[in-house]
Amino acid sequence: MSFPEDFNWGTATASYQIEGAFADGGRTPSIWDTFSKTPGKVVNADNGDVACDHYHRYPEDIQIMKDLGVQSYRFSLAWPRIIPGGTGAAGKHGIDFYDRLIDALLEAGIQPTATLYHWDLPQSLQDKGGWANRDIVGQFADYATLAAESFGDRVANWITINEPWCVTWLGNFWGVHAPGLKDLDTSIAVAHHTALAHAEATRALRAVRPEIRSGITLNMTNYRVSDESNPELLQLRDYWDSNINRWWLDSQLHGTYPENLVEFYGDKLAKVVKPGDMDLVKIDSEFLGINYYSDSFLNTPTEEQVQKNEGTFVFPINSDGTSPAPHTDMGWPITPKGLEDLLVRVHKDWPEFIDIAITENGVAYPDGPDENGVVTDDRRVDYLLSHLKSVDAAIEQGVPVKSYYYWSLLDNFEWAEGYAKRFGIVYVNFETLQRTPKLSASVYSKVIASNGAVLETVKNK
Ligand code: IFM
Repeated sequence: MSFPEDFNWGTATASYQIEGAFADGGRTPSIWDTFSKTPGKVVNADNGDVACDHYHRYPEDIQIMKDLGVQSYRFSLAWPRIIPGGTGAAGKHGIDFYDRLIDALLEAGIQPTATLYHWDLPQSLQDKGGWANRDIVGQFADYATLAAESFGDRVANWITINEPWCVTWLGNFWGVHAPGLKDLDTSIAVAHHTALAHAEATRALRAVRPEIRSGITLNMTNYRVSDESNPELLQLRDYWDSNINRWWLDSQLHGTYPENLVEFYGDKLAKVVKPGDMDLVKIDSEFLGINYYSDSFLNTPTEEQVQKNEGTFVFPINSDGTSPAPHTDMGWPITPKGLEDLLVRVHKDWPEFIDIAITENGVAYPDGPDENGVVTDDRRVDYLLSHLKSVDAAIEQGVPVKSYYYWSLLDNFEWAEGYAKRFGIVYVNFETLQRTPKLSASVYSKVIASNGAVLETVKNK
């Protein structure tokens, strides 16, 4: 196996998905509190009020990671805890909570990796337009400054924004995530402001602590088409590739947005890009975070699908003909080779990144404890091992992958799916909040202990 000796093995979570304690210590509502309490938005009307109660049970969760030998833990800071008013004064209790968490991680020998924004925007900022209001760029930079001042002495690795594509499109165009808006002008403004905010937050982090290592985390995918000789489909693939893969990469590295989107968005984009902005979005980073779950499959959209989007916007379809079975509990196809292909492509197209972190990779399956209390999640084990073999194959080809964080440490609040989808290597009983490490946790532990050497054999042990 080609994992370098200092390869970093981790697990990941996010604040709203696990913390609970929604009103403790002066935390104010985020857009996800509002959205999840709006009837019809989340499966079973679930919300993050309690979640995994990690806010109170973090010592137990850290002990679980320590027992597994996890070297690094990626978590996110809740903006509404750190700055309850959205802007202005720091929330003392929020800062104290993350101080305790970070100190306990270090004490356990686990490196903290902090994400500034994993979707829990203070509702008070959304009330002023949220990510569509340009003021957010400065407000986010101020939040980054406070975070670096508070924790930068102990946290070396920082992620600015998690999956800005989801923030932009799921939250503001399809309305299936908070804040639940469905508006193309708004989405385009969000796409630009998140790119700007990443760059400005990076500068803010560095201004406080030049030694900080930071980057953005993007959800990336390969688009496969059902017919390589269909020019319309190839154009559609380019469009989607630009929309999800290139927008936040070309902008930070080259100070440009993909031409096909600039043309497609036209005046809507021109309206929000101010003179000098394309110089501002350009920023170097210490690493790139990639979240990979599956490949995407494009088919020619039906007339009805085009109509639904007023003929101006099309979307990817898992085509029956091309999407490989099996699918996960989320309905996503399982495509481990895609991770290798994606990594090789990223290294070829954006060679500037000499440190690539897989900041999320994981799978949802419903397996729970059997009569002996054991969770035998074989399918997750297969997913984990096959994707790690893909990472290994990419490293073998010279791709500088330095870290891997399994998503997720715990079963948690899976956004619009509520608690119905379980991504954890640790089972959480949401009645009792009891944690039970699954088979996948023990397999991952062996992989970590051997630095990947047992990938081929661990299943037989
Ligand atoms: O749970 C999410 C996470 O918050 C962001 N990336 C994808 C995961 C699974 O859907």
